Amino acid sequence: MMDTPATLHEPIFLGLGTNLGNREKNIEAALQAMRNTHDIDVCNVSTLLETPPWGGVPQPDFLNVVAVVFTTLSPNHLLQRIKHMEHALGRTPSERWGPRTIDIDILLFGDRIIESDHLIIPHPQLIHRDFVLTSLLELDPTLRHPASRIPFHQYLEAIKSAAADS
Ligand code: PH2
Ligand code: MG
Ligand code: MG
Repeated sequence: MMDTPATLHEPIFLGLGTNLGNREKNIEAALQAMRNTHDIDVCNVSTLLETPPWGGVPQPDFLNVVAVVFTTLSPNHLLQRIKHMEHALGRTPSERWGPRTIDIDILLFGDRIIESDHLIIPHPQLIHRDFVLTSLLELDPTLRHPASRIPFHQYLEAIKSAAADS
């Protein structure tokens, strides 16, 4: 789909994560930065979860939340805005899946499917991360994957049963 501005009917789900410094403060500062942005409207935020590191890099535990926002920005403009916020909040470059002060990922942008060089939506790791799925489902238990149309609760059940078998 083209990089068209969001309509105010498209809920956008953002994943926030931090495992360096004062983690509570980092999440709160990121949410506040979004609330202070006139073209991003933070509608709801999931319960704060403390989560073991996902992805195999040994590092401290994360705090994670998912926020549902509305915006008039296009996906690419929202991504640019998020990169600025991460930088302003003290994020420095780190290894893939390594430790970070703040990470803000676009998980879902309404029902859009985007596959460009620098932006993939739905977020490619979304269906593999139990903490992301748990928070998404807290905000909307009926959500489905926009490409497969499979309800996200089925992806979460699959992760849990795979973990129970191993
Ligand atoms: N983010 C990563 C890599 N691993 N693990 C947890 N628990 N939470 C994260 O937000 C996370 C991660 C890279 O973005
Ligand atoms: Mg991430
Ligand atoms: Mg990121």
